[in-house]
Amino acid sequence: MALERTFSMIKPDATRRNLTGAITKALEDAGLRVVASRRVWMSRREAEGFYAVHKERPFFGELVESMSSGPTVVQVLEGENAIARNREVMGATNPADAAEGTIRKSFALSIGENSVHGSDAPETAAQEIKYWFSDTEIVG
Ligand code: RTP
Ligand code: MG
Repeated sequence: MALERTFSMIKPDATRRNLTGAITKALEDAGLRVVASRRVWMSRREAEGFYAVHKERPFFGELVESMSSGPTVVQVLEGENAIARNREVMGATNPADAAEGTIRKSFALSIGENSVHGSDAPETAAQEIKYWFSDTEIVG
């Protein structure tokens, strides 16, 4: 099977609680390799641009507010089936529904403060990686 890349974020609720290492270890233990990583405190504008697909949703304002409330770690992950593998280890969007052993089950506070983001398809992975990283910043 071919190596795939996906985009991942460790959200402000998690960096605030000093969980960058714990979450990165869970990703690595799931067979994913961090091939790019940067800590960024995104502006409201950057958060709005990144989440533009959700702009009509009722939670959009809350989402932008929360994502620009503190530092985020943006990452590119590489591995076999990386997109699906990452979503599996993240767990369900709402931590109340997340399976035992997933990142969101272990660390998320609520559906809004759910500690991690992961791309949901090859097209969105490519777009999201490009939103935060140039090709030379990704070292496989
Ligand atoms: P993500 O994009 O963050 O990896 O999570 P996801 O695919 O599981 O969830 P998605 O539907 O794409 O929603 C993006 C983020 O918006 C927040 N959200 N809040 N208050 C709410 O009802 C609500 N619904 C979604 C979550 O933080 C979710 O991760
Ligand atoms: Mg999503």
